[in-house]
Amino acid sequence: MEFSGTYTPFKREELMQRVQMQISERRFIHVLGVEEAAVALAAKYGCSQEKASIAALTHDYAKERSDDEFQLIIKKDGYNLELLEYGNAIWHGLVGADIVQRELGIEDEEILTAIRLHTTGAAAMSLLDKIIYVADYIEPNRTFPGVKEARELALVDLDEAVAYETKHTLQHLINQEQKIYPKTIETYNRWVVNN
Ligand code: DGI
Ligand code: FE
Ligand code: FE
Repeated sequence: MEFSGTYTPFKREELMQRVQMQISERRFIHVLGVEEAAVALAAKYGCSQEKASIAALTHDYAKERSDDEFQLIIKKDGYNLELLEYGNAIWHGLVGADIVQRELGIEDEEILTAIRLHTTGAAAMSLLDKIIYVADYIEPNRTFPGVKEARELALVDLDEAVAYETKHTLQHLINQEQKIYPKTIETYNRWVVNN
């Protein structure tokens, strides 16, 4: 895919390289898998494939930043300080979008929102938000039990795939006695209960 220059100053190859420099090889392979899945979903559901590609390539850009860096941004940039009670799992998307904006010069709010919401989802999600949320879950390198069902649903009904992912992620978090971020519950109430 050739970028138009509208959403990022970088060509795809250069953006890929900048992402690759920030994360492990294993995670970079995941990112390329998310891009492949996201572009395919964008083609299927009529979303901008360029936006899907850029959001996918950058969605985990900040995942390997230190807790210190996230905590500093949360305190300095006026985030609700309750966010400090969570960890990298929640910070890397929500706060990571700010790092992507700053370091990669991406200003498009639809792309930044898709990055922000990619872990938790939200009650209100755009087509691009859903595509990145689902592509992250079904990308070809994922192997967990249930991924086959999630892939099949994504081909038939994107909202059903959002619901499936949300339900299974929440079940997993509860089994592990992890702290649930309120937005994750809002996503569950909107897409699993009220679908
Ligand atoms: O970054 P990835 O591993 O590709 O995937 P992700 O960003 O979707 O998820 C990162 C982790 O976040 C995953 O292990 C599930 C977890 N997670 C999702 N919602 C919540 C959460 N963790 C907590 N503690 N609370 C949540 O509400
Ligand atoms: Fe992530
Ligand atoms: Fe990811």
